[in-house]
Amino acid sequence: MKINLFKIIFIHLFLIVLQVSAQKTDTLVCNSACDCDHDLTPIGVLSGHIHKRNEWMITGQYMNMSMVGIRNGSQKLASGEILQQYTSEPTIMNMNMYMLMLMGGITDKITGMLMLGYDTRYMEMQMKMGNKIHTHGMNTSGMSDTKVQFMISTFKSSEIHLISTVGMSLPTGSIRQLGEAQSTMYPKQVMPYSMQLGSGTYDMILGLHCNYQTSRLSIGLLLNANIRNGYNTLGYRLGNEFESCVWSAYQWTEGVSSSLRVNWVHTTNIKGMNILLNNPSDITANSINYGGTRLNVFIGASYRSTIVLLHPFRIRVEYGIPFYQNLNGKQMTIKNYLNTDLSYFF
Ligand SMILES: [Cu+2]
Repeated sequence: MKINLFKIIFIHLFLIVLQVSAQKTDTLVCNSACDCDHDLTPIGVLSGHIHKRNEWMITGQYMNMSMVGIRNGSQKLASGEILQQYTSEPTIMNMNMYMLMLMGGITDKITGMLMLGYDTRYMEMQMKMGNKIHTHGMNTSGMSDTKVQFMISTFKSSEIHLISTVGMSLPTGSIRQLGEAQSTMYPKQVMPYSMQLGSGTYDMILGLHCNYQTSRLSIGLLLNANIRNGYNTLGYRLGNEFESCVWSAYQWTEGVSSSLRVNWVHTTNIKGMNILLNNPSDITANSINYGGTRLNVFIGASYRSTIVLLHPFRIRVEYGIPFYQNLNGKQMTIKNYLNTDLSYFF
């Protein structure tokens, strides 16, 4: 029920925005206050700006997420507690996401974006082996899902800019990553959901971003949804992701700004189950232990080169921690996030 309500709200909002955009087309006059030069959007807000026709941007982005310990719902469990019921307990997990983004103005109002990614994932577990505890590590790496998005400038005044996003996530990331031959947990077998690199489905991306900008201050509100379509070839569908985020940024001097961002991320549970995965001793192999709600806070900084020769470069960094996590079943707890990127404008 909850999922359907979210879907309906998002689709309605999107349709309203499209209607507004049809009526307001002739008032869309570009003004310099919203140009890319003054864009103060933090890293985590991907669809917060557009480009003028034939204006391009290429970005290399690195995102890290580290997880430690287990939570049951919102309750933190002590180390070793899971081992009292199961033969294995995940202890740490580390995800690295490397992305290459190409963004360009198709018209002055519509910007296209292509995002390619490469992920590495590492999970460490403790296993009961007789009276001994054995530490077990698992690795996966490879291409992640590819995203194609269009950002549409829906309304623009001297201070307010509304951008709607519509896009697709293509299943280029593998969902059949296998454990190493000598692995005690998954020898040459398909690894759990959280170790896989893609969704295996063609997913729909919808977003709405509203930005208020004065000469030094920028405030933004973002609604974003990633809606999964159908089931993948292994018989399951990852949860839909809904995000709402509010951020503000302040430009201290020409090219230097800092930001604060709070986001609420809600992921619905996995539907169906992986037909190749059956390991009752591992909580990450059970689809009921996926999805939930997190509230995160991020601080960020951005530097845009004002030296003439280096002008079109921008470097940003963002660090975040969750301050509320309420998860379905038993899951690993996120410890922190680190995002950084380098952009070149041409
Ligand atoms: Cu851009």
